[in-house]
Amino acid sequence: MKKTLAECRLYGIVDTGYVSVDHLAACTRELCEGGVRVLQLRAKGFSTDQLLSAAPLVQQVCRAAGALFVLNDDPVAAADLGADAVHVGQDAGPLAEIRRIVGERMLIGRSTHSVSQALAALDEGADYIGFGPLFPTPTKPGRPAVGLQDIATVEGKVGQHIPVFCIGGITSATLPSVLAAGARRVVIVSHLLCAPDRAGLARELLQRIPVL
Ligand code: TZP
Repeated sequence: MKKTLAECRLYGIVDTGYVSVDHLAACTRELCEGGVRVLQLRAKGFSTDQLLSAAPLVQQVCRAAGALFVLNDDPVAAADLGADAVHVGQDAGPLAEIRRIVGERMLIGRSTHSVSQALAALDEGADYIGFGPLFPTPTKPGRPAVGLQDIATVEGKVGQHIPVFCIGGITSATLPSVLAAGARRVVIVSHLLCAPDRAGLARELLQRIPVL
């Protein structure tokens, strides 16, 4: 699992804000066909029971494609499902507590919005971090953008220990500036989910991100 994570340059999120529950599995398949090997299910506002009902199909598609299945926000559901990873925000409490819920094997990712939060997540034992939002994004409305200026510092201080995934407002148009600022891995949500050919776009984006 750590190898798949370490090799991942494009992390995909299937977000129920963009994709209906009926289409989650098909969308997951398209992203995996395009080469995405770490895929998160993000279903804001879903109860644990709703997640437990929606996630298994997505998880099966990931497993068949050799992709890691990450569940957002709900360590209890992630443990129940046997997810490969759980992703939590700044408000989720200490990672030691999350680790107690999900066990030793599951990977834990943490969202970070500053250099100090990124360093704290590393210290707490995160297996990877998200860093952003780099740009304003409709996927997290109202969340202030952190810009590109700290990417190199976070990559230098944290990225040598665990993968750093830059996130927020990344598109075909903004990708060059993100890579030029020092990013080596990205998460792309709406730009991929809203694309008419998700697999084709994922393939094209992956070709533009240097192999690690
Ligand atoms: N965390 C920080 S920004 C963000 C999340 C989940 C949303 C990124 O979505 P998009 O559509 O790629 O800007």
